[in-house]
Amino acid sequence: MVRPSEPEFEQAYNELLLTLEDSSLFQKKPQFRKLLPVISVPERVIQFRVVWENDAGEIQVNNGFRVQYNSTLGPYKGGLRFHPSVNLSILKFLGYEQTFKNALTGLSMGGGKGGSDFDPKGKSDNEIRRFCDAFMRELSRHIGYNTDVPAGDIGVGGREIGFLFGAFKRYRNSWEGVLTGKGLSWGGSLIRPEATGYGLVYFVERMLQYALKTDSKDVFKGKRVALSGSGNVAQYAALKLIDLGAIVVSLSDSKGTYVVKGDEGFTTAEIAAVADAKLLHRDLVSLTSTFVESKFTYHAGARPWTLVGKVDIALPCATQNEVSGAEAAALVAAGCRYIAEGSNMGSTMEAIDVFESTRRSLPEGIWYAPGKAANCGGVAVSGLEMAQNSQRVSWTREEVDRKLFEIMSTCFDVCVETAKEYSIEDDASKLPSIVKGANIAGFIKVADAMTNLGDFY
Ligand code: NDP
Ligand code: 8G0
Repeated sequence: MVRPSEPEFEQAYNELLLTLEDSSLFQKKPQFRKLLPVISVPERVIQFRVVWENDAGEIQVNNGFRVQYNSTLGPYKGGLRFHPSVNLSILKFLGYEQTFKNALTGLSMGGGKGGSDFDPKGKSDNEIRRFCDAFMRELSRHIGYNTDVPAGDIGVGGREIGFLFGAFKRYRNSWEGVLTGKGLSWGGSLIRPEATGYGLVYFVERMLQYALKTDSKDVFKGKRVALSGSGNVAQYAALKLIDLGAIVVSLSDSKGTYVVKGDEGFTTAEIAAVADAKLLHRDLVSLTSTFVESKFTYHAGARPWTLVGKVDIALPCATQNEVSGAEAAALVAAGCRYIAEGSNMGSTMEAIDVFESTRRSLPEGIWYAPGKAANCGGVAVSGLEMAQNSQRVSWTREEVDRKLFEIMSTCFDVCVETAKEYSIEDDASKLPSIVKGANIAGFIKVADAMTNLGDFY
């Protein structure tokens, strides 16, 4: 077997292609088959050297990247990831997915992604500031509010966005909405920190309502929800779930997993303790005085999926490929009927196969929502931040939250309608495939626009 040179990117490419081929898209629109080799090549990739100085005065060097994937629908838009695992394969997969996700928000945004193999863990505030300054020294030549608008992602939060924004302003002598996720007093939007986690829960609410044939807001009451991760996305998903009456049964980080023992889930105070610890880059396991043995078990080096017992809903919110085929099968066996990704490409191909074949074989079906649909609330509120910056206005928390809910709700409807329209499955009684609906709807939107603009013919 030939080993792929860009395994994550090829996985994302194949996942999209397989779902498009398993639909009537290419029968109905045969010209789009020829688009795949075009759309899968980024418009531009920028790779650069980042030289900075640590607190001991020693020279340090990292790789910096920005993948400007597709600017058909609007300026390139997508986050920056600072993590030692960052490489071009990971950023290409993220930028490719971002292109279709941004199309699903209904807002005017192209797709991009960037970052560095810099590890923020264990670094002082001053080291982080010097790194951000050095990173922006080069990146500032390539971005702009009408060109490319980055944001945070893994390892890049409010503090880093501040340092990056300040550096851009100094290098370019321009105060402009060139980054999203900014602080409230300097151009940020209310609800942006909460947006991905809240949006994920809103999307699942629509899945539950559709499946249970109800408009009730009480669909989460008493539902057991397994979450992975403990960063931005996981924290706000957990808080919204608790607010809606769900029982959050797990949280994790790169070192291990906490699972509740009984029917009492994580509390808001416990999530606040996680947020405080993560701000300081501490591991979850440092919270032994909060997560007492009478209520929780800790599993070093493990992910939650096989440890949580009976669950109704699973929300991967840490990183790519965090659910294997065997873990997906364990979730299904544990009664899980709703899976929605807060993380990008949270499920392996094998896991998606398990979810999608269960959807077909189980009488009541099962729901699998990929990241590009379920987590689009984050980038959607970034789009709303760009709109506010352009108009020099600030919308209230309620206004932004209402728009976020509308965007997630419309995204769900589009996925369902598109899945039905392009389905080639003979049994119409099956639940619609959200992964197919999302992939086809995002693809068609970008494909039509590329045709209109003469980027594809
Ligand atoms: P954070 O950096 O805030 O949190 C990441 C969490 O995932 C931490 O708990 C971290 O553990 C864990 N994690 C990261 N890498 C790994 C790894 N290789 N193995 C195991 N655990 C890991 O990031 P976010 O919450 O912002 O992002 C989480 C996911 O959501 C990512 O896939 C991101 O791309 C996606 N996403 C984020 C959006 C946003 O608005 N922030 C929008 C849409 C998607 P530890 O603390 O130990 O490092
Ligand atoms: O706001 C953004 O552009 C952004 C930031 C981090 C992640 C994502 C994503 O959609 O994966 C978007």
